[in-house]
Amino acid sequence: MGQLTSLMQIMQGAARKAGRALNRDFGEIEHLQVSRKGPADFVTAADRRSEEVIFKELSEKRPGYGFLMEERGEVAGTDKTHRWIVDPLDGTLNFMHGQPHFAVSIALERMGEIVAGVVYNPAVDEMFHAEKGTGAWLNDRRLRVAARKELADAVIATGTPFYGKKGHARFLKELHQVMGATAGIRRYGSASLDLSWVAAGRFDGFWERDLKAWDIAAGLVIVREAGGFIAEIDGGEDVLSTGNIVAGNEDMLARLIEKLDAAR
Ligand code: 2AM
Ligand code: CA
Ligand code: CA
Ligand code: CA
Repeated sequence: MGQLTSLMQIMQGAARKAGRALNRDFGEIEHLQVSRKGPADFVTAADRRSEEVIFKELSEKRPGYGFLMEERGEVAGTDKTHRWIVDPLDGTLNFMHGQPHFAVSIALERMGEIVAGVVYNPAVDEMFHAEKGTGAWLNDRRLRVAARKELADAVIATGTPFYGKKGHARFLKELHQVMGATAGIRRYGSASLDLSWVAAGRFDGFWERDLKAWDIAAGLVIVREAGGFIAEIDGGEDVLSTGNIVAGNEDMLARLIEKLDAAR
C-alpha cells in the first residue's frame, strides 16, 4: 500500500482515537454506566464517549461536513455535499460482556454516495479501510473476498433479531433455508465487522434485516472494494435506507438470495 490519502489519515485517526477510549472503558466495564433504548437495546457511557471523540475530531479536520451518528442522530452541516455516517461502537452487547469483537465504523458520503469507509476493532487493532476505486485493506494488507462458489463450502454470517426487535418468524424461515445448505452459520453481533470479514474472506457471505445506515455504510465500500457484491434482500434499490442487506462474491450472493427468496 502506498501513502494513505489525507482523507484516510483523518478517518483512521478519528477511529484510532475513539478506539483508545473504547479500550480504556473495555478494561473497566464493571464500572460502565448502562441504559436502554429498547428492551434489549443497550447504550453505555463508552458509546457516547467514543461518539464525542469522533465528532470532535472530524468537525475539527473537516469543518462544515454534516453527520449521521447513532447516538446524536442527524447533525446538519454547512457543506451539503458531505456527510459522515458514524457508529461509535458497533457491538455494544459484546463490549458489555467482555467480548473483544466490536468496532468503530466511519463512512464518508459525498453527494449521496459512500466514497470511503473505515471499520476499526481496537481490541485486536484491526483497521479495515477502503476508498472508492483504490481497493480494500486490513491494516496494510490488500483484501479480496473469498472465492468459494457453493453454499455447501461456505461459512455465512447473519444477525438474529433479539428481544424487542421485529422479524423473528421471518428470520427463522430464512435461517432454515440457509443453514440446511451451508457448512456453517455464525452470529457475532457486529454488522460492520461482519461486512469487513466478508471483505477479508473470513465469511463467504452475510445477510441481515433492519440494519441502520451507520451499521453498514463503511462496510459497504469495504466489501465492494474487495471485489464483493452487496444487494438489498428484497430487490429494493437502496440498501442504506431499508437496511436489508446481503453480501458475498457474485456467485455466493446469487445463491444466498435464492435461499432467502425461498423463505418467503
Ligand atoms: P450496536 O451494537 O451498534 O447497537 C445488528 O445485529 C446490529 O444491531 C448490531 O450491529 C448492533 O449494533 C445492534 N444491536 C442493538 N441491540 C442488539 C442486541 N441486543 N443484540 C444484537 N445486536 C444488537
Ligand atoms: Ca446501539
Ligand atoms: Ca451498530
Ligand atoms: Ca452502536
